[in-house]
Amino acid sequence: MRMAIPRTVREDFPIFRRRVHGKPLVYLDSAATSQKPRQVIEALVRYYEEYNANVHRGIYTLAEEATAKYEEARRKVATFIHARRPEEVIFTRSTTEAINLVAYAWGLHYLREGDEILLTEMEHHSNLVPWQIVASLKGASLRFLSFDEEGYLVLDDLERVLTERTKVVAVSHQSNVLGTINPVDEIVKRAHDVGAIVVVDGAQSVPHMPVDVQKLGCDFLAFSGHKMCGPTGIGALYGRYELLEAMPPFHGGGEMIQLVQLHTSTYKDPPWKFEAGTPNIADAIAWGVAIDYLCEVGMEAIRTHEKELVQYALNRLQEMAEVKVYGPRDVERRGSALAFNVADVHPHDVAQVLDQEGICIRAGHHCTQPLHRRLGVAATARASFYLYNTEEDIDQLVAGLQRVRELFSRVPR
Ligand code: 7TS
Repeated sequence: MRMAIPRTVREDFPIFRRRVHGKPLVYLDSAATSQKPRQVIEALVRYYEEYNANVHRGIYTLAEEATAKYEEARRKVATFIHARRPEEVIFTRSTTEAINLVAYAWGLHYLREGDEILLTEMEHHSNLVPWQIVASLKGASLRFLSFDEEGYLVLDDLERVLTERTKVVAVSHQSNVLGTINPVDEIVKRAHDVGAIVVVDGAQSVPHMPVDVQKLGCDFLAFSGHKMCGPTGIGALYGRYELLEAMPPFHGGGEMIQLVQLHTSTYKDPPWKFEAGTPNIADAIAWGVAIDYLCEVGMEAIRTHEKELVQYALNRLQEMAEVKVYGPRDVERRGSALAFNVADVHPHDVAQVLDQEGICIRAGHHCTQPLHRRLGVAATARASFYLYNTEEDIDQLVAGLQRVRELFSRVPR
């Protein structure tokens, strides 16, 4: 079959030259972190070899070049998610740090005793634990929207769980386990009706589909560079400018200040108010190059390619009676993270057998313990796809799972 993205895209990713246990690498763990194209790796080397200097302070040429490239990367990130202006993008370490930034800076300032924070039962721990901490500090409480048998959020329950006490709704755009794409635009409308702000965890959506913060209408969006062909250690928080202006800083230190006196300080405007200390210059710049790369391939093409792959995987896995797949079957309403179990074989055993075949999948709770408790299992195996995956990768996965079945059917139980 001819796919939305040609196989040749793999040639941009040096890691695919690698063999594992003598087999060609089959990488099916992009939901954990994506592989990096040569262009991104070269951008990192170029920064360190040609214009390594600190930003926002140097008067000399190297520092001016580094500052210009760093701020150019911010503009690329802002354009990619359709922010109204680059100043709505704060560089952070990751999605995790971006959510902590909102929870601490906004939450500690605005939440009051008796307020409620609405989350869902499918959140990654990074969109759950920070809210638990801040809620307990402020005397606020958490409420949860559940999901149904197919893995869709039960929106009818909004009637009950979304009230005038709700101050924050924090929801993932796409589940890293079930793959469900949540109807964020609808949730935003309902949340704004009761005066709550909406924080969207875009860790699994921004890398895989076109995302437009103006269309979504969300107040904050958190995402990570390393899941979208960029380096580790860089991510962003988008925030509506008026909200960022009204929020106190998260970290204090150098670079985020205007005037410092012994007892008080004034701060820069957003986003710099939220970027204390030396930022992750090299990785921000290389992330900008990753965004150029994704735009060249085209986000619509990436979404189409992944729909084709996940449809193919769902069809192939259906052939195996012992494989139970979790999450929606409708590829229009799901992304390409695909969690499953093979009869009663532990997912760690599944992953280990697949590793012998050069296949990388993730096994465990994928930082979503409450979701797994809801599913009634301690762990799942998960394959996840990206622009460089092919139907042959899925054929390899299925062949590997047949091997798992053979090996474990021989063990007396
Ligand atoms: N939110 C979601 C939905 C995620 O999938 C992840 C990472 C995060 C937040 C945290 O991102 P980070 O970049 O700050 O770590 N998810 C996974 C995963 O599914 N397997 O490894 C990491």
